[in-house]
Amino acid sequence: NQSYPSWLKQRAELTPGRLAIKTDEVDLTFWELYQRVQLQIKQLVALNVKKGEHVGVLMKNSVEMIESIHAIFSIGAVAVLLNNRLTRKEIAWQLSDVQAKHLICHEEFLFQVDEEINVIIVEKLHKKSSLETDYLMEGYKTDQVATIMYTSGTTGHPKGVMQTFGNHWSSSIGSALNLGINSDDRWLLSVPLFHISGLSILFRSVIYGIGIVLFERFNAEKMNRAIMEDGVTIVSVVTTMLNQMLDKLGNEKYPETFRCMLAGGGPVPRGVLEKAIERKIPVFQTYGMTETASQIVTLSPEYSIKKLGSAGKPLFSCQMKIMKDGEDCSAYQEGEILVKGPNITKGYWKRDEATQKAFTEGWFHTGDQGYIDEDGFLFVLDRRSDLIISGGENVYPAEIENVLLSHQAVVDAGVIGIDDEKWGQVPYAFIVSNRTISHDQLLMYCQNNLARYKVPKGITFLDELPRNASNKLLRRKLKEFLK
Ligand code: S0N
Ligand code: AMP
Ligand code: MG
Ligand code: MG
Ligand code: MG
Repeated sequence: NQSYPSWLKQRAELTPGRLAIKTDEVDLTFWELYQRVQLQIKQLVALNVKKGEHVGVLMKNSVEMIESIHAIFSIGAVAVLLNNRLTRKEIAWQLSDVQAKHLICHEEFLFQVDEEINVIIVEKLHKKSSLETDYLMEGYKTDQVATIMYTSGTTGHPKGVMQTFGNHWSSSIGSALNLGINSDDRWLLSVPLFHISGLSILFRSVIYGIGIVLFERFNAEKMNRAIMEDGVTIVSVVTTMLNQMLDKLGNEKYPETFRCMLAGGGPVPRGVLEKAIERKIPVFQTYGMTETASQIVTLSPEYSIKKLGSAGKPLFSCQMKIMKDGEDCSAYQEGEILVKGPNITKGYWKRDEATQKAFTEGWFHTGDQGYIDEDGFLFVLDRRSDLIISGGENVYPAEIENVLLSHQAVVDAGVIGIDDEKWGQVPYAFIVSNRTISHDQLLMYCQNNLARYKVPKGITFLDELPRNASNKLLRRKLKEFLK
């Protein structure tokens, strides 16, 4: 169990004058960021945040969010990153499941939480500290949990993924060994910091000593402009973002210094990749997930055209294989993707059974289907009926079905993903009801219980749902009732 010095402190001492964060309002060097985090630590300590405690973070992308995350690490507490698109009910459930002692939030997300939880509104933190001396920042241990992020599962119950400092370190180094690091790299961060797509950029920034160009929210035109004018060299995107950026780009070209559009978080259709390549935009598909602390398989620069459509090969310290019915698959044979590496989670918070089930001899079962070609390149297949990915957000049919079934008028429910031009896929529901109820009433009910992106885009009423002999819902058959 190796130890590291605080990454922020080390970075601030090594290259204090380099740009750490650039937003519309401020440019901060690593030294300035360090000073601000020092202040925030003293405030959190005064509010009783202690080593080992779980601290919910319910914020939007901002300098304060980055400061809060570093401050939590420096106290030796654990940051539980909460998706701010979720409903209060969903967030309250996660806070309770993770046994959070504190919640740091932006005022706009404030809600009545359990009275045992100490709520800290970031806008109300004092901007001054009485303490003159620096707080001695805690170092990190390889297997120490740094962050917890909730992901749902096929059963519809969210699970907290524990990500250690060792996981984040390995992920950052693995990415650098593939993409390389230039000291003047700037990574545009507009994906949410509450997802690993965004949070991993924070780690790469302090570990590599490179700047983040930080966006509070996605804006295709502004992102294109940042690439042209603000020295951005790398951007992380999901498909809908890439599509919108290509549309807005018109006939303009990105500068030669722009080196990587890292595209992942869900399927990246070939057509979109081809469109990018035609425009001479270096786009690298990547495959990764919350459990692998971001990328685990990424297409490398030299193969970005030759192997277009592939998610690439494993990062340096990682491995992958395809298995079907307990056997390793040969080239081109489809099966489940299994991965191994130091960036993979040590498990789900308080879910020992789920953790055990997820691993076989150190190999993590991703639940995704794919194949590896004769040259060792991974192709992820769109074969899952239990996971819908809408604009990079995961939507599990079972979660929506559970909500629908909890309504008095609903006796049976089935949810599938349907293609959507903007979001890739969106959820669509089929229900059997025992009394008259309107679409709108049911959708309203969903809206009160589910994040917007999980609310079905439509509902079809059926007399019964297709089930097999053992009563298992046949989601694929539901598609036939669409027309
Ligand atoms: C696509 C985004 C940016 C869209 O958000 P936008 O444009 O800001 O919308 P809003 O103005 O907030 O809302 C407008 C209406 O749109 C609805 N809406 C918003 N998002 C969605 C959605 N995803 N699906 C469906 N509807 C959506 C709103 O509800 C609103 O509707 P109304 O008006 O009805 O209220 C945003 O969704 C976004 O940021 N998506 C990306 C999320 C993400 O990062 N996912 C990746 C998660 N996976 C991982 O982190 C692992 C993979 C990974 O690490 C990775 C991924 C990508 C690149 C690199 C990596 C890596 O490995 O490093
Ligand atoms: P998350 O749980 O939000 O971390 O999402 C991870 C999931 O996104 C993976 O298990 C895949 O189902 C999907 N995904 C990630 N990258 C890709 C990719 N390159 N192609 C297809 N699906 C992907
Ligand atoms: Mg947004
Ligand atoms: Mg996802
Ligand atoms: Mg019912």
